[in-house]
Amino acid sequence: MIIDWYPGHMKKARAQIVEMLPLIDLFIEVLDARLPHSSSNPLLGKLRKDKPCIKVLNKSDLADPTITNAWVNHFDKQQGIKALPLEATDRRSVGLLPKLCRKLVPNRGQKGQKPLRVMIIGIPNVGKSTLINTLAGKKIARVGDKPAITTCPQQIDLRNGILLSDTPGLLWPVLDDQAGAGRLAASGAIGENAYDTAAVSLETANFLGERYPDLLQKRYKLQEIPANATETLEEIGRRRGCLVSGGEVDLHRAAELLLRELRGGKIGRISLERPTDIRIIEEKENGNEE
Ligand SMILES: Nc1nc2c(ncn2[C@@H]2O[C@H](COP(=O)(O)OP(=O)(O)O)[C@@H](O)[C@H]2O)c(=O)[nH]1
Ligand SMILES: [Mg+2]
Repeated sequence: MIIDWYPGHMKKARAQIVEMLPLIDLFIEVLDARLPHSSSNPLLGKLRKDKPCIKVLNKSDLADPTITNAWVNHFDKQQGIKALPLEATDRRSVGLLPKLCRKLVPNRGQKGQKPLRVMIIGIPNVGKSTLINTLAGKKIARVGDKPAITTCPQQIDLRNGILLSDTPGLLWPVLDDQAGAGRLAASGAIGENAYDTAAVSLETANFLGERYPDLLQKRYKLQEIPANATETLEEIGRRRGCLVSGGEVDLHRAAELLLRELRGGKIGRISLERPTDIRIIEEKENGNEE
């Protein structure tokens, strides 16, 4: 069970987007490349209407590249939306983004035109601040973590025709689908106190055993994938010395270890959602299943 920490955020997020809408020419929605469905919030799509949007699939260094490509095709074909896999921590990988922004808003951002006003938006922890910092680089002296001097969001002049809001737009994660919420928790997007580590880790072990058995076996030197997730965690704990006195496996430590290593990319490049999973999720949401 994942506890919803975000009641009340909806109103605030909605008000923020509505207020900014007339001042923004293009939104960059930052998603987690490992789970583009569950790290999104449909509110932006509803409120932005025809205003251009780029979906950044961030942390693509942690995601399965084949599946990330499938997501790019999915957004292109299903929604006519450009998605760009990125590593916000890496300046080179972010370099394509301004070009794509200018392409999507042809009447702004070029020489002799008005600047192109861009806002980065997304749920917590997807890498919004990292992306802003990497885009801004050393071009401007930013205030950093000091309290804002004015209450107005400041704009950063990227000196390439683009004005970037220095405060990202905030969306809250949608946690009413427990499976999606579990994937968010596994990815590290949710505060530790809001979920049950053991339950999320068991789900993760189960998922990895099904989708990435080779990576799981290799990382933890498993002869074979155990029959169930509890046994998998036990085996991982044994292999990695998560033991209590008496030699029994400390399942909680094993659970934490698995999640930590997943998040750190230690097990390999792993995507938690594929576009083909989404039809199933949507059917569930529409009540056609279960
Ligand atoms: N591996 C990886 N980590 C990233 C990437 N971008 C951001 N992060 C990490 O994700 C965490 C959250 O980033 P942050 O920018 O604070 O997210 P925000 O809450 O959306 O502003 C930080 O630990 C970042 O270092 C990326 O492309 N790859
Ligand atoms: Mg931030």
